[in-house]
Amino acid sequence: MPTDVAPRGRLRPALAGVAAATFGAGAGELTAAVIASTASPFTSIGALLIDLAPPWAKDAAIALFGTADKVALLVGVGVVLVGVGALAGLLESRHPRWGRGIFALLGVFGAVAAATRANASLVAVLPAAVGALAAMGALSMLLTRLPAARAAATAPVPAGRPAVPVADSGEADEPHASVDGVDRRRFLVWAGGTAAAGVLAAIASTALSAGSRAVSSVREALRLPAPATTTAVPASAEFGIDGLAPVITPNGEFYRIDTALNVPQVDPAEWRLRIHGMVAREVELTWDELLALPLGESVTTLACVSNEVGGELIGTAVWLGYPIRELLARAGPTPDADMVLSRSIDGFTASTPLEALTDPGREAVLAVGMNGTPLPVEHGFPVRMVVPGLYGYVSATKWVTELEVTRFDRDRAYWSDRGWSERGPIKLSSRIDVPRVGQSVEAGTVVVAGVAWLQHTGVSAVEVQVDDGPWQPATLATAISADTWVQWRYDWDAAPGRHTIRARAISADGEVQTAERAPVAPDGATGHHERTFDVR
Ligand SMILES: Nc1nc2c(c(=O)[nH]1)N[C@H]1C(S)=C(S)[C@@H](COP(=O)(O)O)O[C@H]1N2
Ligand SMILES: [Mo]
Repeated sequence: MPTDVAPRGRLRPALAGVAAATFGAGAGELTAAVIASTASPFTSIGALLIDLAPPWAKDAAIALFGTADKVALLVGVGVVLVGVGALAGLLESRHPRWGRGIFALLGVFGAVAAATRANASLVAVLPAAVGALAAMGALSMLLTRLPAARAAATAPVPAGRPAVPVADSGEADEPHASVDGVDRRRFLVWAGGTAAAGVLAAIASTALSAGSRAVSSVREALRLPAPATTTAVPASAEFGIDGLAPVITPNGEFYRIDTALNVPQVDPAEWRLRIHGMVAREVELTWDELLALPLGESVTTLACVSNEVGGELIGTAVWLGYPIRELLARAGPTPDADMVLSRSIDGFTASTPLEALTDPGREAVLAVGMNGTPLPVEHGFPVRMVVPGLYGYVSATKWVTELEVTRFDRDRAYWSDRGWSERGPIKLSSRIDVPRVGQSVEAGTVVVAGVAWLQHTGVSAVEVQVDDGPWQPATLATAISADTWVQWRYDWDAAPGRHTIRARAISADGEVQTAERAPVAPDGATGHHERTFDVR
């Protein structure tokens, strides 16, 4: 090393690096909150990773963390940042500028991530740049305060000691302990203060993220028009069994699946839907124009293709919306078109067969309301699509802003590019909800209950099998319509011992739910849901 000062120890340089990284991250987040909340370096890096991740990684994340998958990702990005910060600190203390170089690279990465998000403007690169510069500055500043460097440079050297400390002598063995004890404490105060400033800036940035507050307050103040047509949910559609999924899923319990780390904030006043592509004439629709149309209620069960057998990525809501077929009719699709590529403000796209959207018998809607309220922000406020019978990834575009009429052989949607089928009709399925997993079951009459679905065709029967016995008919609640799931129940005369219960559905057109197991990719899981109980 060319310098006459060999900094000792690894802990303090690493700490300096972590503190500098924290400071830079905080500065970046704060800059983003002030100038462009969608350009948060943290979330843009997370979002880039989501888009780059192979499908199996996403499936694993959903399987491991469920709907907390995004929190897990951000925690992961944070852990990596700490690691990279420590590395930068160590490097910088040995090879000045190398550590800062790492921060610069990180800044470039963050800037690229932010700039490649959908709808990013050029200012999106600023937060990452500010963050990187802040981290580089903080690192230099902290390293000049390293006790070893200062002790060697400025402290009087006791007689008999070498003027240049031995490199890497370790933390415990410090010849200058008595001299640089004060410096050490000072260093820790500076490092701690730097890190704390970063944390405070990050906290302030979440409070400041002005956009999200504005949109949720717009939403809260909003009154949707009364529906022109209503749908009644018959009382007999709900068994009211404890532990059984309610036939209408409350908004707060509705599953959420999307690729958005930052929930898109769309102000209805600025919302536009553009219908273009293979059409006779382009159509544009504003929020006020949409609300002035006669809106109807429809009840549709939405399901995710990533739903495992027995999984919970499914829910039913009363949607308030306007038929997409009416809007498409205004535009006039050309005869050779066969697909509508819907696009969200966040860049997500879905490929929906044109005929599913033009079919007068299918309530494919542009929805603005969910269970009597405006769409919750995370469920697509202000406008999303809902199409009975198709998995969400090919139909249920949230924060939708564009319908491009096109062809399957011309365009591909977000998930089709990632190994999922380009068409996604929902598969006939049934699920056991009660008894719950781990619930103790006593011999005698045991209520077994669940839900079954094949949207847009309907379920005509559900059967239950105990161990290897015959399939027995369950009782169905009233189906709201063919577009919704239906509750079922079976009174099981349970004998003591270990038993396995299995369910299968039969569709309105006679299809029997297959026992054959298929994974969720590429087009939805199959197989019978079963649960094993120790009956006492
Ligand atoms: N903009 C956008 N819309 C989206 C998605 C998305 O990632 N981004 N995910 C789709 C998928 S995969 C599903 S299953 C449904 C889920 O809708 P929900 O979150 O309201 O339950 O939204 C669909 N719409
Ligand atoms: Mo999904």
